[in-house]
Amino acid sequence: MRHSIKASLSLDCLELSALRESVALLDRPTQIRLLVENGYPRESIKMSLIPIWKKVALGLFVTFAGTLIPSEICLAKDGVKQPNVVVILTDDQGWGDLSLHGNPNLSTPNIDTMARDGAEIDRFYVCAVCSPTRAEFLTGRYHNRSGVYSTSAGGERFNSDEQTIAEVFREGGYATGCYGKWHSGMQYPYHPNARGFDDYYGFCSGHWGNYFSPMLEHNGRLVKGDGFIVDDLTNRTIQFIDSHRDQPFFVYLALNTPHSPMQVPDQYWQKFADKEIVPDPEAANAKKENLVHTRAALAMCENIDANVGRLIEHLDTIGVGEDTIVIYFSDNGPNGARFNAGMRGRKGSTNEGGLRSPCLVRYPRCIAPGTKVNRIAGAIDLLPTLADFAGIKFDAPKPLDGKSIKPLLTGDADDWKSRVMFSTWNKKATVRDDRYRLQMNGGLYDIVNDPREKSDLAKKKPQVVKRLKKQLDSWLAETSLKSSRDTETRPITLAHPDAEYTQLPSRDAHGHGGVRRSNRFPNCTFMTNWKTSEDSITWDVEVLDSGKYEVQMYYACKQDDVGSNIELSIGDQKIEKTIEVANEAPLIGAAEDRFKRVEGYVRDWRPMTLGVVQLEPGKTTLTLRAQEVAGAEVADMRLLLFRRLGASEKLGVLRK
Ligand SMILES: [Ca+2]
Repeated sequence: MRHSIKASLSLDCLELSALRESVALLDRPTQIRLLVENGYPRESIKMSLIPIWKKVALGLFVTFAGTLIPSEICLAKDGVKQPNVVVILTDDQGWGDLSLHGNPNLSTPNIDTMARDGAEIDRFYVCAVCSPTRAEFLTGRYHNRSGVYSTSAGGERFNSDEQTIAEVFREGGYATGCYGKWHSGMQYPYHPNARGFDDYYGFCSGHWGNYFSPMLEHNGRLVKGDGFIVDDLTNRTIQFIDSHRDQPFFVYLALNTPHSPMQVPDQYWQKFADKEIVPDPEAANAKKENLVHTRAALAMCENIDANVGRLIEHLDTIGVGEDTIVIYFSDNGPNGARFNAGMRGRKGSTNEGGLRSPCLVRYPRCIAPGTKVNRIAGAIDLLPTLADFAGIKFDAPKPLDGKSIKPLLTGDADDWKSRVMFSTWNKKATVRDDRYRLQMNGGLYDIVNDPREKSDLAKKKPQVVKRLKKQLDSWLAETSLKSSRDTETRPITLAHPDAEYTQLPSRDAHGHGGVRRSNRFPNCTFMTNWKTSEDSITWDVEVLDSGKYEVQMYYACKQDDVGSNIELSIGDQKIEKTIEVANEAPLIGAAEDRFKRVEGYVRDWRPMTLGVVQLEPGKTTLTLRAQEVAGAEVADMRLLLFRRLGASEKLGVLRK
């Protein structure tokens, strides 16, 4: 028996098929001693085996096999293939939006299979809303340490001196790509290309107004998407994988559904259009449910599932699935009252329903099928965990809040120490250990036995309250609950030396006179009602480098309004151009929405070159106005795009 197991260990990692044959020979309770060889320090690992009989069910065997994969063997050392990494993050998909979690209203077989093939972290915590979670995943640190205080207009950015997971992996020799919703800053040094991603395709705002072949960007250059955005982003991810299959790759696929607008292709909607929906088991949640919204969200989740399946199948087809870590999680609780196992709260809340995310980890080489992690973990843990699996040593310029949960995933966590995790949003804060959640207002809940947070145990468990409150107070004193909004010192940046393109959208602009924003949610709005030469649109920016820039304005203009003369002024410089081409661009979105949106609609925008400006470092204000107004209105204005002249060659070198 010992020789059989030893033969398995002569491989770089245990292969389950070989192990299965070995264990099938066992016919009595026993104990084995595994000798680790093949270039590793010689050491022995003692394992007690539960009784295994020849007729044991495969499922039981698989659970058993998980205990036999010593994590030391999964270290990336000489001769062991470094794992590729694919991180799939969805947007506003709650813990309950998977059939895996008992939701009877939809079917997500591909995502569910990830849990059967790999590990599920049962209590995995993210933040209440989008940007904070993204910052915590990307930096391994709580978002309120890094300047995130909002989800738009600059507050979504984490500080430029934070190190990102992409930088860690790129430094470790990985090709890095990001596809999807970035939502952590639009202009360098906050743009994904400035944060460690060699290739980026998607949109940088937190909300996008159209999911069918919309305007997107590819490394700063504005392009038109190809088909339904989730399919398109997955295609781009697959292309990136194909072009880097011979080297380790790190891909961050940030899918932007089921976030609004509630758009989904017909083939997914048809199943749900008239579907009966089983409500959330918690009556208080169920009575708030809007069934049309739920149906749209679930159809979007099934589209996500199809794309996850397509991606994993592709990894296996090209022969890298075994050595690729695929992680799947969401950025906050569900964006509507729908089935969520009765948990309290949803998106925006610091209760379980707002913070608990699905988290599945597939890594056939080193994580046993059916692994279940019952210790708490969160988005802050992914950077150290993935670097640990990849064997990447890195210096953290600032202390990480997360820790590697690799031992939990590989069954090697006998000495795992209990810890607490913190969450804050909207002036609320909460602390969670493996059993309890304490809210800042004093409510204490036994999440293991009361996952719906119905019974406040604060009076019954004063010692628990005291212990957790002390830790929460200490954390708040260190990180602060206060918003950075009042002390924002990070202006919108322009002309970073490494950036070929810099976009200044309406989102970051101010309208003056009659000009108003197309919707109160700034993300992908445009400026409208621009009618007179007294009206203006301004951006307060900090120019980071000197250089010549070509400036384009993306606009819509009715045929009857063609002829207005546009002037952009920066300090003493002025450039001007007359609108000579109409862009009759109707509002887009209502026809595709399965549920009426609260955000604004969009248009197909047309670029017009305004001219070339010389920028010099320093804070300044850009002002756009019309010197002459030819028709009833000047134009609707979406964004300015700055392109550094003569930068392509230099940037080509930088991006290698
Ligand atoms: Ca979100």
